[in-house]
Amino acid sequence: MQNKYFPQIKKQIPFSGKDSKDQLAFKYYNRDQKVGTKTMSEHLRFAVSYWHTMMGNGSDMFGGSSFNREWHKANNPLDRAKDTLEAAFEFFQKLGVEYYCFHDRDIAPEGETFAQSCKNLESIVALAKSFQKETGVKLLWGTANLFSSPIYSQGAGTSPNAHVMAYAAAQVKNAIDATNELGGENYVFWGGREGYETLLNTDLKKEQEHMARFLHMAVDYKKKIGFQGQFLIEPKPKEPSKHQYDTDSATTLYFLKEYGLLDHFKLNIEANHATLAGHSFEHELAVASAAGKLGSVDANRGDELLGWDTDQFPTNLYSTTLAMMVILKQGGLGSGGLNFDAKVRRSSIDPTDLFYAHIGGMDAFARGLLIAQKMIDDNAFGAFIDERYNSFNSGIGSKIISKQVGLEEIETWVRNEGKPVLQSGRQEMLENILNSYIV
Ligand code: XUL
Ligand code: CO
Repeated sequence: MQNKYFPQIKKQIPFSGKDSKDQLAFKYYNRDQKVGTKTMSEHLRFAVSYWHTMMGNGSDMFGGSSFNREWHKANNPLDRAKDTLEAAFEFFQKLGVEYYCFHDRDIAPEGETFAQSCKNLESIVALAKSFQKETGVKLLWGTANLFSSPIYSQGAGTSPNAHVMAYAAAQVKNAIDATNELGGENYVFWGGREGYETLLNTDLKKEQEHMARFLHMAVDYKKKIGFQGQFLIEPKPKEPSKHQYDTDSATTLYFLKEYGLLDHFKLNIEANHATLAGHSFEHELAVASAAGKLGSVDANRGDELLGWDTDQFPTNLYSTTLAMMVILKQGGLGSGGLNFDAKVRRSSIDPTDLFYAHIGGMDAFARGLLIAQKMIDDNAFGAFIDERYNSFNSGIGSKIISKQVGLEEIETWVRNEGKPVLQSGRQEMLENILNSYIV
């Protein structure tokens, strides 16, 4: 293991158990511990996001960079990218995480020309491949940054300018190639600027049709090169654009179905995007999962008092527990995982803060996993939910569901039966049960 960029962390972060006072140790995440039929690492499949953790510099809307990373010091952009990659793999190994995720423009710098950008990406991918081989760290997903360059200010796949759409398509081709070359297990589409600011200049239907065409071309290319990874769409309602087309799970599922794309995509659900859409994280996960389309997760949290994407590390045990309930109930995330799309605060300036942040997030999900598994084993809510719908298992309920009756037969039945007898939904009691597991 390298010891160049994080000399303050001497060895891999150990598991020390819940009573440990060591802040550079896991209290709950115990990689090989069995939970149900799988180990914790098989359940959780944690990934580090390259953009925040390696490329983040602490800047915000009101001020420039506040971190002074050793790996950002080289003068030449390509040298900087190589140093960053080296630092990244040292970080992954010391943290003990098995996956990472990147945008094309995080791992390799944009060049003067498109061809130069492709060349930069190719050379960094070759280096990443050798680091992956050396360390065993794998790529959870790759993606293309189709939102930072000024050419994408009016959209990428949905740009009104065909040349811009073509540029984005060519960029996606290269990003898929890079992901494929690195054995990426998924490829993500996040439409940061695929939306609109004002209807005064926008043909909404045309833009959605263009987006569908854009994604179909990606599907065709995936088949052509035999890329085995899962395609994912990451919903978000707004920011940077005012109205993004992939607003939330339900909207995105409808879009995929409408345009014949549903078989080729699953969803990557991000906690903070859910709350921006006015939903809870678990709601978005449950909607995706109910459709059989929950593919992966961007694990983070927002701030209830702030209306933007704060991308904080997840610490809320209620949220991680309810998320893990949905994930366990669907039998896991398959090729997906839990990617920490989260950044340390502007004032958390030390590289060690990156460790504290990830340790906290990993422990929060490990605890959520343990609690959720226990609730499932005890059938803490399952029996209640089954019982709640019991009236559909016989009598008029089963006749309705099995299509034996229509409105007329139902009316005759209702006239004879009179008023329904209601049963309590017991929300408060169930919340108490949840509390008894979490505390
Ligand atoms: C932005 C966001 C992205 C995607 C990948 O809010 O979540 O980083 O995860 O493009
Ligand atoms: Co994200």
